[in-house]
Amino acid sequence: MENAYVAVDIGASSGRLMLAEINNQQQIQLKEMHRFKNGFKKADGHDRWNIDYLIHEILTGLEKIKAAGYQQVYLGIDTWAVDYVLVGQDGKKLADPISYRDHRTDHAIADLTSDLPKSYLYKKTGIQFLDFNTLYQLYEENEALLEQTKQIMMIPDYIGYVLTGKAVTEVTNASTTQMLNLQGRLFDEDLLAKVNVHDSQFAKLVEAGTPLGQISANWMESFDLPETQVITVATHDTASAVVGTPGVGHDWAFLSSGTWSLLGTELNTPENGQLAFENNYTNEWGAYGTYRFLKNIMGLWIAQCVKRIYGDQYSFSELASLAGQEKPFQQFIDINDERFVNPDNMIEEIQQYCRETGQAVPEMPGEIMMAIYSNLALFYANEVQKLDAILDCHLNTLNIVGGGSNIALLNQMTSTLANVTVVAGPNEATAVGNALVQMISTGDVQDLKAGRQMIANSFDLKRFEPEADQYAGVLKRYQDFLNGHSKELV
Ligand code: ADP
Ligand code: LRH
Repeated sequence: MENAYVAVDIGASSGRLMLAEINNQQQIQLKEMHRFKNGFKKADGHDRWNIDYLIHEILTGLEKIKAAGYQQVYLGIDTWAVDYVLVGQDGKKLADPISYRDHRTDHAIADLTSDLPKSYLYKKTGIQFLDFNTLYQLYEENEALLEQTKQIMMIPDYIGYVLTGKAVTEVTNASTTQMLNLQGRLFDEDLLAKVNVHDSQFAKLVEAGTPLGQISANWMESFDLPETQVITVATHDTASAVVGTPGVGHDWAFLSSGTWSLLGTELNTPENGQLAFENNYTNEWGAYGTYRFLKNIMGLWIAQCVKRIYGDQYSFSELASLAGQEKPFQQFIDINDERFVNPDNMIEEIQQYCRETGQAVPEMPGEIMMAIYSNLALFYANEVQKLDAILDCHLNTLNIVGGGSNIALLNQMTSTLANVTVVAGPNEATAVGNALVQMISTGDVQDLKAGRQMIANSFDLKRFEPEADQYAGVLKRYQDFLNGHSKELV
């Protein structure tokens, strides 16, 4: 019997259980078995994730998989990065985890780095400065809770722990804490001390692809589940997305396009020199000793917030077709401006930005969406140029994966502005990468290179080439605008 692999992939906006199998043509077949919503809600004064609900949805999804005839499966879990659960002496969570978008860390970078130069921190960790990194969240953590904390677990590690009773700290996600030392490849003691935590509060570091254990007997008794072997995959969703990106050769960049847009390239050695520091590029650890050299871009979060304001009126694809009827580049917006991280009303925030900068104010849904897509494409193109400069290379292909790879309009604008071939798909690359690490772990797939080839043979990838003479001069004018207005996330 062929092995069945379940990828549990939970992003900030939704979670899913995808079933992956290898067919006779050596293709990966992916089937969605369960999908559920995710989002944070205000509780006890903070924006929090409902972690018990997420675990319950995983168990519900597994029940559906059993009902579909699967008696035995492997399972891997990936989620968004940086957030964590504090676990007390009794092995139970002390509180629901706080979301990285909570305002508690708004000033944390400035406070923490007042006596610790940023350049020093960057040399140690190679990680970009984002005020929601775990380092700053722990800096702002409730002291009484921290005192009662036996273990600090990243979200996917915590879910794996609740399911199996086994605790590990997986490295791809742990690197986003900004507390791992690039040289020693362990937690950095100075940085831990700075936020009053200790190495012993983290379970042992493991690489992606390490078996974790069986789902505990108590869950098997209360739910009708298949026999489930959990494998610790690349638990950071972006790390899984990059594993699941069918890049070919050496001149490709990736854009993992979902709630966030993560644009960068895969490296075998980290790049934490001056240019990378100045441009706030990160070196997150990847599966199989790689590094994700990338930048966080505000991404489709902006579109999600806009859609929420319109209620059930439009689907994402309807909004995208309304955008397609409008003229692009009617206004320049620095979409990485902090004001877009968690505003009360995204539409008003965009409109206010345009007023403040003396530009045309988008009003209709199509105009708003076109303003968002135009400025995402411009941001992407600008970063592709920066990557070429920082790494002294020429990237020819941009592989776009994730939900955003469905947006043909955005793919085409990006290809033209960045002057690169865009290869779009798979749109569930994160789940594919999650499953692929499991398949490599069991020996069903030889290695990452063979796996990426299988992905290219398994999914319908779409190519977009630059359109000649379109948008001449727009990128340059955008860059001039940014030079005058840019307020980066840091
Ligand atoms: P997450 O980071 O939450 O896992 P996904 O990778 O699932 O996000 O991407 C979801 C996003 O992709 C949606 O919020 C939406 O903006 C966008 N999206 C997906 N499909 C389409 C589509 N057909 N048309 C327009 N936008 C789409
Ligand atoms: C994308 C993501 C990203 C992180 C952010 C917190 O889902 O994991 O890589 O920076 O969420």
